[in-house]
Amino acid sequence: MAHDHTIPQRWEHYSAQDHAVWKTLFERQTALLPHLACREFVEGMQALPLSAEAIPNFAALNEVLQPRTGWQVVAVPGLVPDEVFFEHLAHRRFPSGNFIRSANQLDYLQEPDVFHDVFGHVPMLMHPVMADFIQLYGEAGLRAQRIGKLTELARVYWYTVEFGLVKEQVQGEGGAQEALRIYGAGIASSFTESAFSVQSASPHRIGFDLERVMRTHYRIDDFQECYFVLDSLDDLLALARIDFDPIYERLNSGPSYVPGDVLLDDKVFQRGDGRYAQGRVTVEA
Ligand code: HBI
Ligand code: FE
Repeated sequence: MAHDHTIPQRWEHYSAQDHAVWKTLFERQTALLPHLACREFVEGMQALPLSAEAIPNFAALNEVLQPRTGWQVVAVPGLVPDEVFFEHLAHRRFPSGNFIRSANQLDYLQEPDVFHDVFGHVPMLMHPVMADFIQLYGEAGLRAQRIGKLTELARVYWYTVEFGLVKEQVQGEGGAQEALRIYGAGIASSFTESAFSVQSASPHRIGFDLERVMRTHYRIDDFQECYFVLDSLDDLLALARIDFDPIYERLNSGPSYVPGDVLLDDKVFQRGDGRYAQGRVTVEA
């Protein structure tokens, strides 16, 4: 392993079983996502050399990805230390696990594998706004780590890159209407959570507010109890340019929230079936 934790993908070492797991996961998600993921995700997915037949070869992905946004996928054995992770992102290298989950644990992941990392993340890396946002997150991560603010910054990544929803205009029966769509990789790579996130009545869907998000704990062991919704993916650009230092300062005092909390100031999206009415506020926890 190199000092930056990268390893060769060794594509030719995947077994028939590995490719079969990819196929199962790929077919499930490609059937679901055209109706649940945002347009940019679906377009990115379609423009990449991804297919049900085999785990993608990173070199082939990079031939399309790199000219588009300057990003490339590099192989790693699994989770890498935070600093190594941020260093890669800051240089537009996306670390992807080179292994794939086993067939009897299709919906269970201890560490990000090639399906989560490639299928979940790489389509959005084809989008120029997300491409810039993740690079800047890498730079911000290096600084946050130096000054002890990584917990707060990591929540931004979690509630955007991993579990973000975005508003989108879609054609419904009565003409154009607003819907909520997935852009987060943690959702997009999960069969069960992708429908849950936009259709279930159970989770809260709250308009994205940076400081609110940075005060909110997240859970890694189950479906999210709350998702934060961007008005537009373009909002990530402004977010990436923010000077986090004054925000970290403000976060030194004041409340923090658990995922189930809904606040009086939250812009809550009611109904989860893709359509919703906006603005009604549930009671503060
Ligand atoms: N390593 N391979 C990999 N993938 C991740 O998503 C990842 C990581 N190391 C650290 C990390 N994520 C997070 O803890 C940071 O976003 C804070
Ligand atoms: Fe991820």
